[in-house]
Amino acid sequence: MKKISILFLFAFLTMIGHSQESYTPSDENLKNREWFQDAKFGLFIHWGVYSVMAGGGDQGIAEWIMNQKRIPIEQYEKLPSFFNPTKFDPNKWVATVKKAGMKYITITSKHHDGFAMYDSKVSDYNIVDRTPYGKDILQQLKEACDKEGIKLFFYYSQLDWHHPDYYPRGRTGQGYTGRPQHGDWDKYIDYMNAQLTELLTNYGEVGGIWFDGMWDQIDANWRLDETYSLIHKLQQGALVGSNHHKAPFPGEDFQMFERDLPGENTMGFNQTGTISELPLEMCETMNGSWGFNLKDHNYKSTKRLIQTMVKAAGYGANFLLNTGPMPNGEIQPENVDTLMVMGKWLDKYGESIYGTRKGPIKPLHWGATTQKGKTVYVHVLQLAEDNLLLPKLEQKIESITFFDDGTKAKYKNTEFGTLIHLPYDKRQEVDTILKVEL
Ligand code: H79
Repeated sequence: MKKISILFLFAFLTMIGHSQESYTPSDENLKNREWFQDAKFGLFIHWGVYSVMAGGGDQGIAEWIMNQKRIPIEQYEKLPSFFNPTKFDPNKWVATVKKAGMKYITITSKHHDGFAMYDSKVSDYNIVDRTPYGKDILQQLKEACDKEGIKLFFYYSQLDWHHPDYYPRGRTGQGYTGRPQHGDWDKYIDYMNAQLTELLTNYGEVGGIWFDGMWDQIDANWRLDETYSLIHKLQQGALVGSNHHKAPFPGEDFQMFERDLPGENTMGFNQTGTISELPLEMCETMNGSWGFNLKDHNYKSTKRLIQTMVKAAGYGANFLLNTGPMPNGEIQPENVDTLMVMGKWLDKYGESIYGTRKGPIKPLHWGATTQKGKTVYVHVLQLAEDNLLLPKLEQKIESITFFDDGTKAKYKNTEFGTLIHLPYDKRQEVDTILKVEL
């Protein structure tokens, strides 16, 4: 009897040892969270067989074309045979990333269409088995990243419009796909965990896993605990995040916001209002699409993108800026141009972004603040007047200088805060930065 209860106790302890409910991140994980927050800027890459369709003449999000156009699996399965990115050069991608001042890449290993962009053994619906190209792009990219000290994260869609066992179906992938109206949900989760195991075993050290699609049926039995434990067991340092639009669940290491700054909800689905204490990341598109879209030339200006990155940093959030490479494997020249402008800006002003944390004043209509040690960087992004009223800081200000020329700014402490004089001839088009020493 005693033996049995000890056995039970042991089983119970093993269980809670793995449970993410009581998740304690490892030292390595915590170290990587700091690295992540220091890194600030990464490239999001949406690349898949949908890229071949280039949005199909619509302005919409190109990676959703299967669902938008209601393309049955039988037809969609022809796409891989047209995917042959003869101009794919991972070293060139990574060189672009470095020049842009980015420190990591997050790439789609499998999007909602269920197609694996790597050499998966648990399904032949993958780039090696189904395309004329026949090579594992994740592996090539990882090698290129390792050479240059760029970290690689894998995006993985929990939602799957292709797998028959993704059943019951959620809000998307209904009706048109041609799948039978039955399936074994647990088998699907096993399949997903098997693919994640591949991703976390075959590519060396991975930055983390960026989940998406759980919103398709948020209340399904995702067995998150098991999946997150698996990831943390395979790679203690890997950071887990999920784009479920909810407050983070136990076992997650960072919180993300899609096309909105933390706390904003211009998209309509960022309604949680919760900004957690975890490291944060905001992802954004350059035009309106994640996957390559031939028609959408509605590119955001570099001014707007830099200002969004600065505001994100003001919230303590990273900026994950997206590109959808073309089916030939090249990054769109328009996007490369944008990245080069951002890289040039960061070459000059990176000190006020990299390695900082959110500043003492949360982003306001005129701009944002970031902080590193005793230096507060005040980023003035838009201000009609030639004076800025900086809300009161807890610590005394020792000096204020202009970042650009190091000259002293005139300021006066008032009962409402510090009034800083910003003459127009000292102003920069994108961001006028002041260094406030405490
Ligand atoms: O990978 C990119 C997009 O394909 C993916 N996330 C980024 C990073 C993405 N999927 N969906 N969305 C973005 C937009 C979300 C739309 C939603 Fe809804 C609104 C999900 C739930 C409410 C519309 C209605 C789509 C499903 C139900």
